[in-house]
Order: sequence, then structure tokens, then C-alpha cells
Amino acid sequence: MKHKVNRREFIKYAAGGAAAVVIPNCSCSVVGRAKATVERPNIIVIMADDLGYGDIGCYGSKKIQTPNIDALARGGMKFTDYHSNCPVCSPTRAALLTGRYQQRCGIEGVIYAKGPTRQTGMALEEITFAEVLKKCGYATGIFGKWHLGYNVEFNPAKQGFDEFIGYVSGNVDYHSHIDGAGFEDWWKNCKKVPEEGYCTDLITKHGIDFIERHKDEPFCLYLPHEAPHSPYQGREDPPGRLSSGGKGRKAKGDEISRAYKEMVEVMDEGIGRIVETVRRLGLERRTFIFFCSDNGATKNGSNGTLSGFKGSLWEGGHRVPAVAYWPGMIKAGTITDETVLGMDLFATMASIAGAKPPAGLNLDGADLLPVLAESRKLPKRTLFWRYRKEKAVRKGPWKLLVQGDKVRLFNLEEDLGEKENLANKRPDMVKQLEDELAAWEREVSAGVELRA
Ligand SMILES: [Ca+2]
Repeated sequence: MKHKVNRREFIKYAAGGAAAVVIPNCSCSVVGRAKATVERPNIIVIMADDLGYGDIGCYGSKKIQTPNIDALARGGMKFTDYHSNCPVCSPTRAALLTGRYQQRCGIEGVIYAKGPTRQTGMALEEITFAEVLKKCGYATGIFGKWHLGYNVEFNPAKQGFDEFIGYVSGNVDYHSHIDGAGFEDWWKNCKKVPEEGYCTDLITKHGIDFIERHKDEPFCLYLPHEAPHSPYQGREDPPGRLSSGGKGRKAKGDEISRAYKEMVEVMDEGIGRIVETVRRLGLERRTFIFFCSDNGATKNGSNGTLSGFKGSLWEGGHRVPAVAYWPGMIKAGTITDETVLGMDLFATMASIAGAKPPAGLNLDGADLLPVLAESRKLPKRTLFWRYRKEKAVRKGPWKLLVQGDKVRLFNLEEDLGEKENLANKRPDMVKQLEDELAAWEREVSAGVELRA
């Protein structure tokens, strides 16, 4: 997609207004790390796990204090209509990493710690944003949750990340780092390297270390947090899964809501430390920071006024908080109502980096840079979700929700809580969206050959 952001001005901005060398658009096949210069903007993507639309201050939470994320929203752009590609973890991450509907790479459900899916993962043939940015001279790091394959053959180190420290399962004990099947799950690239510490603090620590080590070259830092996914554990709580194979103590009742609040607040504190590091190193005006969640909250969290929870295609399952921050490029205090999906990040990051995805790779996601830099509208598009027996279609204010045989139509501009089913009043719109859904399903099921 073309956009009118002037790259010359953009790079001057990014360099803090000083005279800067203007870098021509990078062609991934010919420009290597050696030609990279610090003028190219850094990228930091921070993703919470199961954080709901009503779980942080700038989205209306009175209970949970998130001053650092709120400050990013005040100094940047808040999205009211941002969605994860799926209401559960693995598919959202597949779409984020590949810039395409997760149906194309076959990651349509959770890759569980137990059972046959444990042996599966995202195919190495899939092109990730890390691979594209790495080829354009970016240092690439992921610290936190992977959840796109447990076996070493699917490790992030094989999908474009120079550095990985974290876990590959859906969740680990925050203290013992043992996964849901009882295995130790803390890695440094392709090796298990145990490390002591509270998961959220370790993710922050390694993120800061990565920024400090790569401050003189363009970097892409992906920080997929565990918080506030279960198990519900604060810094001082005892581990729930023990290395001896025994069971520790699990939070119950009121302890869950107390721990949940602390988990989000510790993550927010860590985000504050990441931003402070960027600022201290003088990188603030040339660093794009994006924060989002990977799906809606469970019943232990809050999706605000939205219906539904994690795992469903009601809005509460996938409409989640998202904030973008980039002083000099994104106007402070902007709120956008553009409908955006996690898969849009790939095209956006490539655009920011001046990187061209390989020929033949057809991204489904849109470049958000015109929205971010100029508050422009995206071209009209129809968006799709599919998870288990549920399907959803979004076109402007209209949302079609298909749950088995039950078909509902909502106008989200007038009815964000999805209370009034308009299917009988607007059969024309139902038909139109059903037809588009059928065409999309045919297209993504034939999508494998589009891999680069
Ligand atoms: Ca999740």
C-alpha cells in the first residue's frame, strides 16, 4: 500500500531533527547488517496475554493502576477498535508474526502443552516480520512467550530472531517456569537455560539489556508478556508447580483478583522501565513502541462493556487495548477508531523500516503508518475471524457473528455490547457478509501456495 509519509522528513524526525543521512528503501535481498545505520527507527512491540478491554487505566479500569501504559496513550495514539486475530493465544501470534490470516499457516487453535498438538508448530517456511527486519539490518530479539511450537525445530531462533529468552508453551509458573505439562520451560535460543526470577521481571530485564546492547544499530524488540494469563501469581506468591513434580499452592477466590491486579501492574512497571531506557539512551524520537493484548480477558479480568470473554468471537474475545507511541511521528493524545487487526503490524513494521517483504509474499494486513503519522483512514476492507465453530465478519459498523447454526448481525457503532440482533431487519446485509465470508474461507484454505 502507498502512503504519503515523506520518508526524508520521516528519517529526519526519527533522528531527532538533526541532519541525517537519508537511506533509500532497503531491498532485503541486497542490504545486510553492515549497511544499516542508526537512523532507521527502532521497533518495540509489547504484547500482554489475556488482557481485556477494561483491564487498564486508559481503557477505564478503576481497579488496576497502569500509569506507564496510560502515559504512552496520552503521549501517542490509543486504538478503540483494535482486535487480535483470534480469541486465543497461538493463532493471534501466528498472524502477528506472519502478517497474514493464521488460517493460511494452519495455526487455527491453541498449541497445547499436553496432547498431540505439543508436537506441532508454525512451519519454518512461513516468513516472519523478524526475518524481514533481520535481512534489512535490524537486530531482532524476543523475550517472553513464543507459543508457536514446543519442539526445538520450531524455536524462534529459527524464525528470524537473533536472540530469544523465554518460554515456548502457553504459560509457565511465574516462579518455577514449569509448563502446564510439568516440563521446565525457560530457554535461551534453542537450549533450556534455567534462570531464577519472576517471569514478568525477567522479560523486562532482558528487554532492557537488549536495548542497551543494540542502541547503536536499528533493533526490533518483541516482548510478549505472560501477564495476566494464569497461573495467578504475584511476585511474592509461592510457586504453583514444583520442579519435583509436586503441586504448590494455587490462588483461589479473592486471591485471584488480587494477584491479577498485581500481575498487570508489574507488567506496567516493566513497560515504564523499557520506555525509560529508550529515553535515557536518547532513542525516544526514533523508536516506535506498540502495546497490545493477544486476546480478551477471561472471567477473572474485565472486557469493559463488551460481551463475551477469551475464546469467543463476541467483541470481548478479541477487541483489546492497543496503544502506539512515537514522539515526533504520532501526535500526542490521538484516539483512532480505525478497525485494526494484529496482523497489520507486519506491514507497518516493514514500512517503518523501509523493508520490502519478499516478492510473492502476499500480506493480508494493512500498513498502519498513515493512520499513525497522519490520522488517515485505511482503505475500506472486510475483516474475518474464525475459531472452532465460530466465525465473525466485520465491514464498517456491521458485524456478522456465526456460532454454529445461530447467525446474528450487530451494528457496533450503535450497539458495542452486541445486545440487539438485527439479522431479521437487515437480511440483505446478512447475505452480503455471508457471501464475503464464504469467499474468504475458500481463499484462505487455498492459501498455502502463496507462501514465499
Ligand atoms: Ca492469550
